Amino acid sequence: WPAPRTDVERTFPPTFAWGTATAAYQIEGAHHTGGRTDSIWDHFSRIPGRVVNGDTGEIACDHYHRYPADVALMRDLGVGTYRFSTSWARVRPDGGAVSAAGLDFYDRLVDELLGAGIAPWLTLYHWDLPQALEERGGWRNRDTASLFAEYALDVHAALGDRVHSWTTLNEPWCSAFLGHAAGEHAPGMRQDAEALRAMHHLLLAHGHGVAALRAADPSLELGITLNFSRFAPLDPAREADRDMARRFWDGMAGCFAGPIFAGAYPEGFLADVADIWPADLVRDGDLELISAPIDVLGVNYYNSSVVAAPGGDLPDGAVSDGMVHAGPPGPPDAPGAEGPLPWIAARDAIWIETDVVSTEMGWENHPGAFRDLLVEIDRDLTGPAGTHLVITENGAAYPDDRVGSDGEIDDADRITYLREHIAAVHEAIEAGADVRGYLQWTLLDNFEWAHGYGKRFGVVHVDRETLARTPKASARWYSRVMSTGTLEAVPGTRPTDGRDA
Ligand code: GBH
Repeated sequence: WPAPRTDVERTFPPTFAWGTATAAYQIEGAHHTGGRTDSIWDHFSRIPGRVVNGDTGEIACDHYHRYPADVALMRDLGVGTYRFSTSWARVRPDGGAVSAAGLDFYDRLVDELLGAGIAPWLTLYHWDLPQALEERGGWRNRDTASLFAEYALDVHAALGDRVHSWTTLNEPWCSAFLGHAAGEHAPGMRQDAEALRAMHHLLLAHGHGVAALRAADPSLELGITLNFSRFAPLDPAREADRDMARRFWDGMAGCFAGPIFAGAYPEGFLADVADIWPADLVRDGDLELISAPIDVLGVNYYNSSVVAAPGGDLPDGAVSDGMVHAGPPGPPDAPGAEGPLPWIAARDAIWIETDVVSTEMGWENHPGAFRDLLVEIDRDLTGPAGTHLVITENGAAYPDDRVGSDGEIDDADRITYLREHIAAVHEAIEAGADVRGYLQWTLLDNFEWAHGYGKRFGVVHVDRETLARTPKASARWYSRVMSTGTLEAVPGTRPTDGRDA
């Protein structure tokens, strides 16, 4: 993937939306305040061994109490659009009756944002199902999809007069497969067929949610956010490697984008998972509901990978097997941390570790792949459907251990990551992709799911003792990009992404 050039100045269209993103469970805290009850993440993070260091989101960044200061900080940084999520367990504790106190928090947050001139971008589900619904089968239960639409209407009744952009789900791949096949996310199951049930019911929830919100107000901007990686075959001339890359794509993106944009699961995906596909899963009318037109596809992008099928010519020392492929289905409580990743559509895959610089998560950094991916999504999925793209997450975790002379955290690696990926977005736009915004992940160092607080994605440092917020160098840098709509040229910088795939 030839890297995007960062040695030329790039100016974005004046209407391009700039901002940042967060999620409820990762920042709010106040887990039992105002009637909120447990979500699956409260429950999961209390099970010993599931989250690094035993961390939970009970306090998180205490954003629930500190939101006025956080909004003021965003205003000072020049954030134009703020993506946040609402907590289902705050709005409907126990998944049942709506809580006025729960909605009131979001009501005040939205007013605070609008008062600061920041456009709210609302995500209804960022992984925090009420635990009470999990006890009734969670996403394995088809009923959860219709309950989602009821919850969506509650939030809309409270905020629909002020919030224009609505996202149904964040990264349903993670909810379905990290949650039910890898056991790495709540609810922590390792049963491949159950992951497929969760996948379909999440899609159904999206469909019901879109139908309900459209009927409530046809002028809303509606969409879903999916996570994407680009997968390159190690040897593009070898059919088995190309097929493996296709399996990865279908197992992460195609199994969601197919139903949404083409009204069908990809044929290859159905064949890959045929032996575990639950026969009664898809009912008449499901795919019509799921494929109703949407206005915007949110793209979350972090990394890309090179993959191969067994039996080929593998580069010396570049192979990491055993990282990928789902093993036999385990019991619901099997620990997932050391387990195989949930690529149930890509069994026996071989993952090639390239020598490209990784982030602290161990994710390979390929900004050129991001550009190519956006062009392909626009060309093959969203363009023909008349849907535009917004980057709803992009960012990186790096250790914040370098403090400059002025006491500021000098997160130069994060600045480089953001610069190269924003340049990639610009190159995709130049190539014709309809990308209308970029929301950086994330504002604050926060609860990074199974990794706890150890992995820091924020442009603002959060002290874990005092919860004090301190902008890092990257916040000041990104603030300039947002306020000028321009990425300055950095003369002499060379692409960091060597692989041409
Ligand atoms: C997002 O998920 C979440 O929406 C957000 O809440 C989270 O804090 C943020 O990213 C940072 O993690 O198979 O090893 O190559 C990220 C989802 C999906 C990104 C899987 C990396 C491939 C990892 N991830 N993906 S690997």
